Amino acid sequence: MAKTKTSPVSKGRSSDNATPRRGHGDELQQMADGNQPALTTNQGLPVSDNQNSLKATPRGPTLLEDFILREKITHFDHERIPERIVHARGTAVHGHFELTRSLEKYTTAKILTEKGVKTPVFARFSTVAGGAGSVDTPRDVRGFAVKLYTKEGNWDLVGNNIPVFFIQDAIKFPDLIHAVKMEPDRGFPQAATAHDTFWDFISLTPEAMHMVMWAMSDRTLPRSLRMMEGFGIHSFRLVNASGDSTFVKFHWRPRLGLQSTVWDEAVKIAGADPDFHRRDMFEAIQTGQFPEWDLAVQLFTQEEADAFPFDHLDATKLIPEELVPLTVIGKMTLDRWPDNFFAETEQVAFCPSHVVPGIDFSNDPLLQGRLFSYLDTQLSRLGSPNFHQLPINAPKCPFANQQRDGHMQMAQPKGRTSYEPNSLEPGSARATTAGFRSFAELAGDGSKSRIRAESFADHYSQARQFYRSQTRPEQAHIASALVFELSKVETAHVREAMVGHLRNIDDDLAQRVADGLGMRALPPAQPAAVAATDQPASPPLQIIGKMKDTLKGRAIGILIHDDSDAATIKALRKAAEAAGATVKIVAPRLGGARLSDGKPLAADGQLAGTPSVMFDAVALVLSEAAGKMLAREAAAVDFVRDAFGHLKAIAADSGAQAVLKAGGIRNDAGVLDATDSAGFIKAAKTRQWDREPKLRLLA
Ligand code: HDD
Repeated sequence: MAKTKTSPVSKGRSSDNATPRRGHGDELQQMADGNQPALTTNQGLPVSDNQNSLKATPRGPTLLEDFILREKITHFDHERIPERIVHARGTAVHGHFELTRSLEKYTTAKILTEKGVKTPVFARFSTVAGGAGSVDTPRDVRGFAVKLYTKEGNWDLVGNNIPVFFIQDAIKFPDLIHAVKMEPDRGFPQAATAHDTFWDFISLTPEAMHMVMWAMSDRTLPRSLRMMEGFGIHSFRLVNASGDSTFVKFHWRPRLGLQSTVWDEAVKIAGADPDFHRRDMFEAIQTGQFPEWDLAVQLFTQEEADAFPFDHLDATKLIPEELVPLTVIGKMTLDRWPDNFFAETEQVAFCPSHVVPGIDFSNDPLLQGRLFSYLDTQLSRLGSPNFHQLPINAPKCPFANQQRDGHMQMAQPKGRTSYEPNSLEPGSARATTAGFRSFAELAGDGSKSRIRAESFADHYSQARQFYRSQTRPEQAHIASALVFELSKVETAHVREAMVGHLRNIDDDLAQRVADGLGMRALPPAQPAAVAATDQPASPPLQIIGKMKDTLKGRAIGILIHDDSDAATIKALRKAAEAAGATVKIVAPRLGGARLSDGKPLAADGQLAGTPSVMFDAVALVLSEAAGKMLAREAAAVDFVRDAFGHLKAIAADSGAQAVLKAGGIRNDAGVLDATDSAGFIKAAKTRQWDREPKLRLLA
């Protein structure tokens, strides 16, 4: 029997084995006519007819006796498992992590001390609020979960693309999620924060304000999963051989830099390609453009933590890089698409409690609650305490203990004992001195209470710091996002309460949002337990500051038609590909066009089905006749109008001017002649931020 390749570091797609086959060996493989494997029931019975059920007469009725029909339908009826209560929609890829700098001084964890070792990983990226079948580009936080199959067991770093969280204590999580999910009486909206229950809860939760600033920024509109940062969020502990502990925060930094879409673009992508992010990742892996992230750490001692102007155990706070710089310690490369979406992406089970010796938890009350929730949810999602035996979840190092039995037990342990200690089987597994030890933290001598530490009470200083650290376009996007979201809130007092919170963050922001909502007067500021203080601006909190001067990983669309100038297309393609971009040809007909040199050029996409939102910049190379014709084609006019509105560079030759005119495109630094390929590529690397105030009434 052909074996499915499962090496985690093999490249591209690993298997062409379309039909899962199980059995004891080649000798048992039953063959069908034509030398293909025989179709069998799950019991191995060869099937002679897979098209017709067993009937009493040719026109029925169907017989209960048809065990083949019943087996097939029963299995089908049970194909679905509960989707994740959050992060249901996800995309995952295999790869590896390689350590480049040892943290031996701080930890015993082999994954963080053995330089050059390649550790297999499986990374899953997700939206939070929507169901498994929802679109890829709503305004939403993105999950960034990485399972590292280390020599000492699986380490799951279950993070997000934003370094802080909405709430400080896990006991509030079910309420937060109920508020954001579709409203229970009406069953909508799907995958959206822009509705009453979310903002009602948020307006009553001042600790959420910092995360709200991030959620309203373009961080929640990533251009690609490959262009997002990832954060472990909580402080964790590293513990070294002497038992000393150092706090650590983990950061994933994309080598492609950060890129986001703009809101109108994200909305249109949702219609044009609901799988935009999944397809982007799939194509990147298929074409060998393997995404990479640096893993960086912020390390700090208890004494340093005590001097921070916030409590690092509070997950609504981050540690500015200016306070504790990042040290890059390794790199993750994703290079293999899963063989089977359900078996891997759906069944992978992440738990923040999965750590390895040398990595320990902090007392962050959000993290502490998470340590319970994930194992618990996997039991109902995957239906058995043996979910760790599924290939995607099983450690790649040996594992052994005396846990036994349970639903769907796949292992067949041998021997007489299933308890420890035992003397009957001296070779059975025993605890080891190299095993996991919790850091011996003094637990204090306070009294038990349900209380929020006073050090968690400042809800506004870092929200203000975030807002004031942004560039002007980014601030405008935050204000516009708040206006959009709150404009969907029907309840006036919720809108007012939110603007009242914004007053504690930044007066100008509050005024912009109040104006955008048409409030006659600013509502009163919300009572603040601790008034915001001014913190120094921190540029690494921006997206724009973290964009890279490259087209790597990005896409350029060139619209052509019959008689388009072949030399111009060639020059544009060459320059774009040299800058790292993928070039796609768009034409009114999928068959492409015959160019000025008489040669045919096939299209990658048909115009109406390939709008400019699929690209980072566009070029139009058209004959005079084609330009005039396409000026009357809505898809062509929208192609340029949207590219312009989404602040993208546009290159157009003389023939294409008619389309630009029909789209009302005004000349600016981002609108170039198609023969100026160098100028176009330079402009394509960034968005035309200066254009925005001229075409959009920003809040
Ligand atoms: Fe969570 C899934 C990230 C707080 C309870 N969470 C889940 C996933 C990610 C995160 C990326 C998807 C994993 C996957 O791809 O399978 N969650 C976070 C982050 C948080 C956070 C970064 C705060 C810092 N989560 C959080 C709290 C609780 C949960 C406070 C409960 C007390 N999260 C869950 C869950 C999920 C989950 C219900 C749903 C599916 C799953 O676990 O496997 O247990």
